[in-house]
Amino acid sequence: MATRKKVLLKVIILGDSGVGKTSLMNQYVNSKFSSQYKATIGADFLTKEVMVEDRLVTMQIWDTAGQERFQSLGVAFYRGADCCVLVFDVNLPKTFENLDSWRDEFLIQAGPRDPDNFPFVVLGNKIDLEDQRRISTKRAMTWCTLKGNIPYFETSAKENVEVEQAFHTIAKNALKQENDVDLGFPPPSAIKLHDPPPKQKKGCC
Ligand code: G3D
Ligand code: MG
Repeated sequence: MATRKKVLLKVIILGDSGVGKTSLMNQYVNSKFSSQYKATIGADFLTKEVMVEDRLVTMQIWDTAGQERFQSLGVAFYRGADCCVLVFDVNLPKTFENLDSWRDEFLIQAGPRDPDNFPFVVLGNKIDLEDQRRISTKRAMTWCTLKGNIPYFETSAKENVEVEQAFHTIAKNALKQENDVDLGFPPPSAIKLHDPPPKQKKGCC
């Protein structure tokens, strides 16, 4: 019987500060919605084991730890991502308008091998604040369609709406991406960006 190697999927969550990225991750990984809990997350990422199409995979979900300003996240954050989750607040249009910049930033920093087919998932969060909604489902879906049929979910981290479903799709698409990379295509361009080999020290033995 063929042995299947363990799969580690790296997922990163991007979006403006305050849209609910940390809360969504907490709800999914720890089944908790609590503002107190947030302060205790000092780690760069949380992990969760999930079954995806008969395979046990470990999802490593990277959060931004409050450094959402562009270009402050560093290469390690983006490196090797298998899926990128873009989050906005359906009640704050600016956070939706900024999705373009977050997507571009990801593509520049992570440099995926096949940018047109890299798996993104968009989450419109805080739908529990019903009377405050400013971005319609239709508007969000149009953006997602234009950007290459990105899956779109409307979530509430607070009331645990669609969080499980969204992360299941994230895991599924991340796994697909991982498998594609494993097929032996040329490595991503980012790998070419090695520093030049270190110079030999004179007189070294
Ligand atoms: P961020 O990690 O994207 O910066 P946070 O966002 O997860 O820190 O959430 C920012 C604020 O939005 C928090 O409120 C949090 O409780 C709230 N929030 C997150 N998700 C939801 C949601 O689905 N519905 C509602 N109503 N609020 C949500 P505080 O007051 O702690 O700043
Ligand atoms: Mg946060």
